[in-house]
Amino acid sequence: MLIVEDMHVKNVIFVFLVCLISQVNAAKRPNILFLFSDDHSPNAISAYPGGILDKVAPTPSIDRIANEGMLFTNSICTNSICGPSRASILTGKHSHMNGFLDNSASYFDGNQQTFPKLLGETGYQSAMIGKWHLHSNPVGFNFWRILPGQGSYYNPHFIEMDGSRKQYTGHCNDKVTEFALDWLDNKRDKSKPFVLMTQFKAPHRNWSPAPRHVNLFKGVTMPEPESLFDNYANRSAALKEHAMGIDKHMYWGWDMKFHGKNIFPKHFMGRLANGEYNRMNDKQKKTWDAAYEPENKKFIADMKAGKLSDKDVVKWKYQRYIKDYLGSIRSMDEGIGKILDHLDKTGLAKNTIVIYSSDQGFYLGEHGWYDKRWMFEESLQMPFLIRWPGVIKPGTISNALIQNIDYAPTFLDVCGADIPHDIQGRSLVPLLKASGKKPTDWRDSLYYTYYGEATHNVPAHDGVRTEEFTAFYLPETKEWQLFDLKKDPGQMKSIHADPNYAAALKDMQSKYTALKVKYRAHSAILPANRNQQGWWKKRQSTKNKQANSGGHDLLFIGDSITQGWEGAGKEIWEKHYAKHKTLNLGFSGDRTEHVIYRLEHGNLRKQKNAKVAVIMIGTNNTGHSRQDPTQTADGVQRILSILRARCPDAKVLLLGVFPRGRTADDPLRKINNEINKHIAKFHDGKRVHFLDISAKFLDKNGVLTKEIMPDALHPKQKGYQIWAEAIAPSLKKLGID
Ligand SMILES: [Ca+2]
Repeated sequence: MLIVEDMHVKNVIFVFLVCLISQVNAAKRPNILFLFSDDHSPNAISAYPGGILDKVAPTPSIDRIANEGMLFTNSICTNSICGPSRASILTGKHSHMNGFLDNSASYFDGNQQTFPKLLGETGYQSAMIGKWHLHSNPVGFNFWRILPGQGSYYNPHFIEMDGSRKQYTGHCNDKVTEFALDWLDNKRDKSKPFVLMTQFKAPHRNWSPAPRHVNLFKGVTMPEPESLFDNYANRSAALKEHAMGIDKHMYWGWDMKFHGKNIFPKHFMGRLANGEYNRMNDKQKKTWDAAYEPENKKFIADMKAGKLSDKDVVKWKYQRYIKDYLGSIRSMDEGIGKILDHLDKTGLAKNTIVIYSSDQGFYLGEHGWYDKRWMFEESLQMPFLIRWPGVIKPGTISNALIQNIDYAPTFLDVCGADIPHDIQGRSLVPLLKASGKKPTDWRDSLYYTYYGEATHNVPAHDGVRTEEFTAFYLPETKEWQLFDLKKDPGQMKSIHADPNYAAALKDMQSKYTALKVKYRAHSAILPANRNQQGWWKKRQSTKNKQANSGGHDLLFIGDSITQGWEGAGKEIWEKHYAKHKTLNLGFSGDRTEHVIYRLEHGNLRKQKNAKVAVIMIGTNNTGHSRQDPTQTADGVQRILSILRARCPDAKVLLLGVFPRGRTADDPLRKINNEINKHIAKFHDGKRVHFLDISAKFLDKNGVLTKEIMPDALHPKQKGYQIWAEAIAPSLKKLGID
């Protein structure tokens, strides 16, 4: 009895010790405070050396992170716009892999793998406060409170976790700060390590300072960048076509903060009023008008008196723009100061890694521009400052090439979590531990893509950045641009055609090709339309209209074989599916990349409540383009992710690609079989159900007979009958009887 009791005591002590050790380990795991903003150019952060605005508009709190930690001078984004950068940060993947390519058409699939979820699995708690901008609501955070879309500066609305919207009085930067402090103090479980994403709206357009900062730069003349009057010579003619110039593309009300009708249409665009002013209460309006109206009145009087040349007007607009931009940063910098002080006061500072970054850079008048998108330094660069007490040597500067896909693996690494193989970035921990010095196998180049949007008229382009050069390709005009960043840091001349740089261009092009292979940026996954073919464009528009007319229960998605339900398969369709609300999204000749485009551009509008999607795609991927089966599988995976984001409750019946070619040894038949091996892996038995009905079309010798498919590719009516009968039991199981 005594021995048994002793054993019991020993067991208790053992269990107690194990608990104690794991608690000690948990306590050692660092917290992560991710401070993030929107459109904050490193040129507007005084910690970054050499900026023309450092003295006149310093950022002391942000600088603290660099002074007590490390600053990166070659930190670039995957894709220089808001949503895509955020999606890359969350997933550690390039846009084409996480599916968020642009702000206008993309919709983030929140059910995909993200670093906050992976950290959650290891015992971390996570919170997301502020600007999110991924259209779908956050998934996998213990707490969130986000701005709707772009959000507002004045008296902002926030979306709460229950989906409701609440308006708060005050300036957005102050609210985000307040909510972050409140979460740290009152809302988190203090026994667990945390990751807190504090994401400010500032300094996004339409740059609006807090009331206490509206006079911050009164009487100051801001220095101008050298290229404010860039004439775009010696570079692609596409630069001139931009719609982001301080000279021609600033709104009278929205950007320049005038009231009433646009009086000078030659210099200002008129359509948008200052929406922020309309959100202000009387007290805020009074403060605002006292600051802006005297200057506005003087400008109008000077213009009417003919005192200002066209150049003077640009200079005036630059001053208004840059002061508002920098003014909107000041309250954020103050908020960051408050949060850092809070970490000090509570003792959290010792075990908390603090990062400051922004989704991308921004043009502060360089090249005559505002906005971003181009693969030029001002918008390509993201600030990246990181403090890690006891690990990072204070005041270090690193010139290693880093990218926003590195954040997720870095956070997983520092928190002791595994880094999944499909993450495309690389942990920065070796750099952080070695005073920023590059390990011998550190990368020498990074890949960048911009997919093109109507906004600001910047064409799609992608390219490669090394420490010395930037090279990018413009597919619309089929031209390369090459810049020597050491000799021409302002990127005023492309030297792609200079014979002295022929070897450099060749080297950059081969790096570009290698990076695209490495990151699987291939044609089967990159969305592509066929708008140049009239019938296709028309069908796309018809299908979008059908989708828009209301929800459907059953979707068929694919190529000509699916489209054929409207032809050879019509009678069978009537018999089996007419009683359901069905939508045929089959387009003859489509490959995965075309389906990806269509689903993101209207085919799934209002289909949120679809019950089942039947997908059969890949036949044309094996045809003319001969894409590798693994590439086709990437395309199919992307389609599944789009469906998960847009039709979250839909079950997917993923069909193996139907056989083609008369006999079993047909090479295209073999590739189809190979695709099926890869896409079969997407079966999870819950949402995705893989079914290969190929054998049903074949005779006992594996021959595709003429009575089923006369051209050994497209089914006749009998083929459609086989198809309908073969999937009926699965559809029944998935709720379509
Ligand atoms: Ca942005």
